[in-house]
Amino acid sequence: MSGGDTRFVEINFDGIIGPSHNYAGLSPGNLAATRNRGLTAYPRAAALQGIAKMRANLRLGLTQGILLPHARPDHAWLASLATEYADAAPHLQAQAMSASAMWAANAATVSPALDTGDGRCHLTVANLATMPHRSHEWPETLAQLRIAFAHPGFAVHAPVPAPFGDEGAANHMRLAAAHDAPGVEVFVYGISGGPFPARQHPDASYAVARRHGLNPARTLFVQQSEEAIAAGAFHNDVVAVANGRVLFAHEHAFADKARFYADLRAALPEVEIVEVPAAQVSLADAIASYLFNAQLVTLPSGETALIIPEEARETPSVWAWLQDHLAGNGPIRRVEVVDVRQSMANGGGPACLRLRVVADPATIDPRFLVDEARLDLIAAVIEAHWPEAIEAHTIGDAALVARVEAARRALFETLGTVELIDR
Ligand code: SUG
Repeated sequence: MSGGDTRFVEINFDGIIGPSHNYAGLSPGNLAATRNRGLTAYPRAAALQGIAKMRANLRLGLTQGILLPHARPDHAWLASLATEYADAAPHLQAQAMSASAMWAANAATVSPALDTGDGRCHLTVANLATMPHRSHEWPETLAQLRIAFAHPGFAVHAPVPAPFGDEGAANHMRLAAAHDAPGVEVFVYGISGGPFPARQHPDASYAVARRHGLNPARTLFVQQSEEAIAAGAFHNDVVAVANGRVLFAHEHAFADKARFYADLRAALPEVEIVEVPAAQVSLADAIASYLFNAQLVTLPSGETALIIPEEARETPSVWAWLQDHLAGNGPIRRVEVVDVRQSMANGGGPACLRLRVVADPATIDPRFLVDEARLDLIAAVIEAHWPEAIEAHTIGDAALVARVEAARRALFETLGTVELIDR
């Protein structure tokens, strides 16, 4: 307990995987998405994998929230391009139909009330300006967050303007002695990614930090290494994750790690840096397995757990490193494995699927929080309405559009979020 009656806990808001989930290969620099372009996708199985992950987290004693699938195809966006779905070029159809809002780590950057100048929790919606299919997520994300976080204890900001690309919490880490203690916020930006785009512009990171009223002495700006982006780490959360006093990162995650680690130790003397050497886990293995795209969480017992995807268990170098760490006296005491293969095939691991907010759950619109019973309801809608499969060549079919729209409508009616149906 701290701050009077306020109860600060970490809440993970997972994006519900939408009914239009498909593999269109829309993200250059995201090796999984590019490699799997054209594969048949299984939206129903994908969404149920997401639900199972949330259930597993609830059973670990964690607090769980949701963000909702966006209206797809995005007719408003197509209208702004002076076209409509049936007539649009195939690449615009795919960009309008993408279920990419499932990766809630890219929804916004969140600074808990404990870190900000005005004592409110600040959220800045990400503009996702670099990838066309993601650049039109922000209006609905903003609409959802304004409802979920309508309480005066929150400030929800519209995105930083383009062209300063901002990909939200995927390039932001918060470390603190405890969740209810003031934190050190770390913004990771990219300058160059070799053949691939650097999606997080430093000016976007600086702007978010200013807006949130962060204390400059407790705010760090760190460059992601070009080598990591070039190897497929299109977001920092593919090669690093932080929670509490633990930073878990690959040796090659940052452009100047010595300086970053020194600055971090100065700002947070309690920090525990767990660095995985390239000699034990190559960047390629780290990126293919998504070892770092894990949920690093504090369990009610106080222990730190790492929630990894199945792919990490299947990668021998990664599994060997984890076993060594668990056998030693490292800060990660427990490893949980989840199956999110459908999302992984588009480059989205367990950490991509969630947005972390440290806040009092009582201040959040309850429609955006879930327990097992509410997950049962959502799972029933998914079973009944989500398409079983989407083949890449059917993306333009009117019947698929009708199916996808009806599925989302059914979910919103069940959850009581009908005011967001047509947003
Ligand atoms: O932005 N994939 C997403 C994956 C986002 C992962 N998020 C985090 N690392 N936090 C992206 O590249 C692929 C969609 C497609 O190709 O159909 C996609 O958008």
